[in-house]
Parts: sequence; structure tokens; C-alpha cells
Amino acid sequence: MMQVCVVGLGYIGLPTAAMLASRGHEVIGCDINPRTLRMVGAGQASFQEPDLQMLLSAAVQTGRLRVQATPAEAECYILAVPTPFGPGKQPDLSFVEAATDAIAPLLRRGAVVILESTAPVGATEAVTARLAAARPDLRFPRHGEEDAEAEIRVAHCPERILPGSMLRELVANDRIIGGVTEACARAALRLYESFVTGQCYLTDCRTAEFVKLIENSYRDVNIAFANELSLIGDRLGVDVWRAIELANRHPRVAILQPGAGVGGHCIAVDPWFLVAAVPETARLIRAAREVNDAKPDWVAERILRHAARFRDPVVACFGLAYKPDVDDLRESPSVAIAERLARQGNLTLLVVEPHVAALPPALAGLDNVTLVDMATACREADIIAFLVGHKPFRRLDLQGLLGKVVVDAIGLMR
Ligand code: SAJ
Repeated sequence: MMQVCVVGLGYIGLPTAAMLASRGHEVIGCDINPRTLRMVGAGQASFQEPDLQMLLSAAVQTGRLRVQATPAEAECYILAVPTPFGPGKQPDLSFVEAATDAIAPLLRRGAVVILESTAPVGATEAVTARLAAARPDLRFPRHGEEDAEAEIRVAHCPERILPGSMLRELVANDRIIGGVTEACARAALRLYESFVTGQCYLTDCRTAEFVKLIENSYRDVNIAFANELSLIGDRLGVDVWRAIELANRHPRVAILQPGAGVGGHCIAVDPWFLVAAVPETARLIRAAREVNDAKPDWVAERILRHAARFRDPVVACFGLAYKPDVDDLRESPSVAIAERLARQGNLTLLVVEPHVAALPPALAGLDNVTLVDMATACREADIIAFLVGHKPFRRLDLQGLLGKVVVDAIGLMR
């Protein structure tokens, strides 16, 4: 068993910390957000995720997971902080740098530092160099140079878990473990072996960084293909969902589903790290990002066009989350659509989102927007827009919508 310090108790750090504690490790979780610290310290999950609450309560009750505002000395450090993009879609590594600076003074000989945050190629070496500059008293590894004398191990083990199935995937998914050197990868493997039942593949840190970025770009490009088809189908008068269903009967075709756009903090962000590194070469990846980013506006335009035909239109948006059956509104295309409708349309907007108790800040201040339940929305709206395929929406009695205009961005009516 190891002492592990998890820096960042967000969507990745918190499930990871709770999982490690459940496997008997002694875990210190730290976060700069006082609300997160308060909640997690009291054994309360700071976001909804199946099974997380149960695992976390046990971790805190047994004393195996403790929280504090700053990192503590440990044998292993996991950095799980955000890596957004900044101006010009350039990667913003300021959180990784701050976390690196916070652990540097604590490092002891033999410590293992693992970067889990998605990061541009070269970031793990940059973390190593930053630690080395802060700790000239310790010997650090160098990429590609096996060094038996190195006293610290550094690796990149990008997370892969899917919101909605995080705990299951945390255990079952295969992992890529990229060391600055092979010895670094092997040292990180010892920690992952304690809870991962999937295969752990060892490689170097640059490859691991690249692998993570291409996984998310692959998905973005494929969703963009589906979204582009929905625009083309609309122009040509073809039902895109039926067309995709039929195309997918081909043994080598597996087209994804068009939607309101691509949200969340991963797929809409990470491909830009590749574009930023090689802008003139990553043409398809950039185009996919642009197609997916343009989709919410296209959906909003269609709704506005219908609304223009009514005198005092009442529009109901079904779903605000960035994808079905989660409470996460981060970078949600549906929030962008709702906001645009409320600001631009001369209309009353009803929002249905069973996963939240209050409107998000982008909508809360607008006096023509109200959060309502499904029945109210179905009764009062002239136009119904399906933006997210939450389970309760899928069970809706469509007969009740007769006479309404329906804009179905996600194929819910099929
Ligand atoms: N979407 C569509 N059509 C589809 C599938 C998804 O429009 O056919 C939309 C969703 O509604 C959502 C967005 O794409 O807005 C992304 O959703 P997602 O379920 O594909 O992925 P995330 O962002 O929840 O999680 C992804 C996962 N990555 C991949 O599947 C390659 C997860 O495994 C990663 O851990 C996570 O990103 C991450 O942190 O990188």
C-alpha cells in the first residue's frame, strides 16, 4: 500500500482518490476550491456520478481519504488538474504548472509523479524539467535516457473514463502508462496494478500524450461527420437518422449520432492541442472542431425560424446537460442554444433539465427563461426543441405533442 497525494479533486481526481482509498492506499486529496474540500471532507460527492457517493463515504469514514487545501508529502503524486485552452486555442498549462510547483518542495527520493491531466505532447517532460529546476538536490530522469541513478520517477497516465460510467471504467479500462523513462513507467504501473483489471500498456510519455489526444480527436472527427450529415440531410430532404441506421447495416460502417453539438471538457478541447502543435497539418482535426462548434448555432437558427411565425412564441428546450443522463453543464451546446434563443428571440423560454435544481448562471439572470418540468413544458410551449436525449425524455408520450412544432436535434422522435 502507498501514500498517495491526489492534486485536484475534480471529475477525474475525486473518483481516482476514492478508488485508491478503497484499495487500501492512504490518500490525501487536495483542491483549491473550498466548497470541494468542505463537501469531500464530509464524505459528500461534489457531482453526480453512479456509485461515487458510496465509494467516497466509505473512503472518508475509514480515514483512508483525507482532504486539505495543499499537497502533503507522499510516495506517489497524481496530478489531475484542468488543462483548458487559452486565447487562440493554445493549451493553458497554468494549473499543471501550479500543481507542479506545489509538490516540488515535498518530493523525497523515490517519489513517483504521475500526470493524469490530458496534456499536449511534451508536457510531461516540461513537468519534469520544472521539478528539476525547483529541486537541484534531486536527480531527475530524462526522456529516452535510462538512468539507474534517477531518484524521482515521472509518468503520464492519461485518464480515459466516461462520465456516467466512471467507476466501472476506472477499473475495467485498459490504461496507457507513458514514462519519461522505462523505469518511470514501471514505477507508475505498480500503483495502477492495485486497482485496474484492464491491461496496462507501457510506453514513453510523449506517445502516451499523443495517444490520449488522438483518442479524443478520433471521436470528435466521427461526431463531426455525423453532424455534417445532419446538415446535408436537412438540405436534401432526407431523414438523417434513418439514413445512418441503414448505412450502419454495412459491415464496415459505424456512423455516430448527430446532436446539438459537442460539449464537455474533453472532446471539444483536446483536439485543439494537436491543432496548436501543427496547425498547417492537422487540417481534418481542425475542420471537425469547426463543424461541431457550429452545430449549436445551426440548431438555434432553426428554432428561431419557427419562432418567427408565432406572435408570442413559447419555446421549450429539453435538456441543458452536455450529454444524456449526466448533470454536467460544462461547455454544453444546449446551454449555448438556450442562451442564444433567450437573448435573440422575442420569446418566452421554458427549460426542462431534470438533473439540475436551478438554472445555470448563463440563463439565471434572463427574465424570459424559466426552469420547468416536462408536463408544464409540453402543455405551454408552441415549439418543443429536443436537445439532449435524457432517459425521461425518451419515455415521453409523443401523442401529447400533436399540434406542436418539434425541432428534434438528437433524433429522439425516432
Ligand atoms: N455526442 C454526439 N454524438 C455521438 C456521441 C456523442 O453528439 O454519437 C456528443 C455528446 O452529446 C457530448 C459530446 O459528444 O456533447 C462528448 O460526449 P462523449 O460521451 O463522447 O464523451 P465525454 O466527453 O463524456 O468523454 C470522453 C470520452 N472519450 C472518448 O470516448 C474518446 C472518455 O472516455 C474520456 O475519458 C473523456 O472524454 C476525457 O476526459 O477525455
